[in-house]
Amino acid sequence: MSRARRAAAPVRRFPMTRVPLVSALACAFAVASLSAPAVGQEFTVGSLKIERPWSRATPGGAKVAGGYLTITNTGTEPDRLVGGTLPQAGRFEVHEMKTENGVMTMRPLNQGLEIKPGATVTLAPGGYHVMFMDLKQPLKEGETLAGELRFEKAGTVAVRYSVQAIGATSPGSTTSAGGGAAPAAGGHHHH
Ligand SMILES: [Cu+2]
Repeated sequence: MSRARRAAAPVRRFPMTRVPLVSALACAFAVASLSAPAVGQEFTVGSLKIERPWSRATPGGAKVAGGYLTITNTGTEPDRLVGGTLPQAGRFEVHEMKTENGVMTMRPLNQGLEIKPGATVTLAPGGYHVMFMDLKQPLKEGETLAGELRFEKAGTVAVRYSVQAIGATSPGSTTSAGGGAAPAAGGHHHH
């Protein structure tokens, strides 16, 4: 109880005695998640909304890293993610990863990744991702990477990726990147 009361202090416009416990806890969580830097960032270009770009710290010597984000097309025309840039990377590709017969493989999407009208497409470990290749320097946990995404119709948009821990499986999993680390990270060493 003392923890919830302390965390909820910034929204003390309501008398505490009249706030149900559930609401107090919800406020505590909201305050906590707002304080996490770079997670929850949103960018827009044309009718495309890009949410929570993130990447993963690279283990020593690794020359590639995946970039992950969510794209929503709020317009009436399809568009395609066709490329982008990252200053730390020599090359940038849009990839698809699949597990076939128990083997993880990935391939460049030479036509780009289509975002249909009204659709939300999530780029995440084990599926679609952007690939930072020929890395000039390691990516470190806690860093923010400024880069660009290029769409066929909407054009180019500046985004920032928050770098999570090695093996992280989601943009907010920095502190709990336990068991899934090995296969998730391993998939990106096949280049
Ligand atoms: Cu890839």
